[in-house]
Amino acid sequence: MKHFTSVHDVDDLTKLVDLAFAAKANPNHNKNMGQHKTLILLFFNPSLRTRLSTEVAGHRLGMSVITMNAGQGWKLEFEDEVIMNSDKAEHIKEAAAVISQYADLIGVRTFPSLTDREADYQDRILHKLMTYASVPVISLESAIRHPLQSLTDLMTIRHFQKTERPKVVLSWAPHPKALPQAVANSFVEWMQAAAVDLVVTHPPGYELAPEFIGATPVEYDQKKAFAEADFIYTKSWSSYADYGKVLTKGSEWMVTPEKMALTQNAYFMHCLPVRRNVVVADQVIDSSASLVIEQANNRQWAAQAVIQSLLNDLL
Ligand code: AN0
Ligand code: CP
Repeated sequence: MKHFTSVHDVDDLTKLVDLAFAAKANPNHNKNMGQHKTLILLFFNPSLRTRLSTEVAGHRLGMSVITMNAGQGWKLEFEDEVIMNSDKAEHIKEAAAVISQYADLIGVRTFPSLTDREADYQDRILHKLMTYASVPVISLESAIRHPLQSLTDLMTIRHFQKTERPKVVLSWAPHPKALPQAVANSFVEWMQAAAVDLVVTHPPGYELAPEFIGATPVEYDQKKAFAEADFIYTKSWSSYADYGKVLTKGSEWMVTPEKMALTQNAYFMHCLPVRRNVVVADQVIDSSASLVIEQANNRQWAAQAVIQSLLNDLL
């Protein structure tokens, strides 16, 4: 693996998930693998899980880990051929090349603008960084994807599935803020590559980008979608068509115990952070069906598997 920015970078998905489980079973088995190697993590946006789990994973492999709140350094220019007389002090061209002098791997988190769909869907910031960096790049959630989360989710589903081909439902949720489509896009992309039956349910207006939804069935009736489900994965996202907008008010789409009762004793999943009693009722997230903490736990093993794979290809 040369970079880790989407499921398309993964040579063998089953192998990568197996590697994550192997790390979980034996956390310190590869404790010298990253010796004398440096992992630099750049956060243009906030994080709790991604930041800590990736740092922990790097440390477990013996790496030096440096995390930078990228918003606190010089303001970066990402456009080419501009006259840099505004507030941007440094171009990504130099910044990425400079970071590559110190880092063996670079991780980056960069949220979408949610105002410029074209720029967001070209994942411009991530790609500019990859263009000008000379070392492998790990996406810690970009404008349109969150692959470390999806690897974690696949791992969690594989552990808890009771049938060979479980029914997995991605259910849109209400939220007071306009959120990226990244987690949903990525989840769909990874589930399409896995042995599951995926159904996506959301109100009209929240259709995912055609290149992500592909041939995955969409059911506009949430209750119908929940029937026979083995996993309910909830996430809020803003509209793609009416880009970045929140079109729906009210709690009609919140996950409740009544809705969970329509499923096949389904597990409840969410990437976190989650707004209680907006996205999901307390009774569901606090029930034994909730896998949210297990998902968060698995983030460290997913990160470890990814870092190991990238380090292996550096050798
Ligand atoms: C972000 C999102 O929806 O992409 C990060 C989730 C992992 N969520 C929030 O900003 C609440
Ligand atoms: N799930 C997730 O990526 O959480 P953070 O935004 O806290 O990293």
